[in-house]
Amino acid sequence: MPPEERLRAAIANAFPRLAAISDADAAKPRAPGKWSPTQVIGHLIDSASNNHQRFVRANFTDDLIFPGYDQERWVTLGQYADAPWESLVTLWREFNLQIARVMEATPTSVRDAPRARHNLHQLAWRTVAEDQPATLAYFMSDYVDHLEHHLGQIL
Ligand code: NI
Repeated sequence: MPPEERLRAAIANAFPRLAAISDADAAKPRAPGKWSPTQVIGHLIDSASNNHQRFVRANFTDDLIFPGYDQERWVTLGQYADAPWESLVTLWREFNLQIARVMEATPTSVRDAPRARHNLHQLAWRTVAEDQPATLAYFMSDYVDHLEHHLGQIL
């Protein structure tokens, strides 16, 4: 299944279940020292904002080399622990629907072109060795895998 279809299916499946979680439950850490659901969704919003840029830019360049982000510092700076749950879940959904549009608009030739220069050994959730070519198709699919992994921590 193309990544935009997997992404839309994940959103359609998760959104009503996320919306059913109360503000109080969403703000509770899942275990001592673990992110609360608000922080997990916050992390997925940070992932969406970084990867939206990457997927758009990858349409216009030959490599897959992008800045990383320090996930813990982004989650803290974003004040997700205290943010309203409904607002976060809505932003998460809408941002990912836009990412699905970008995926859909990316030509197959661009998705599947092998790219010798990449830093998916640093950025990807399931990494690609630096000396192996990587594709944007792989990176998009890896993005959805990462999203599903974190939804599984909440749902
Ligand atoms: Ni993550």
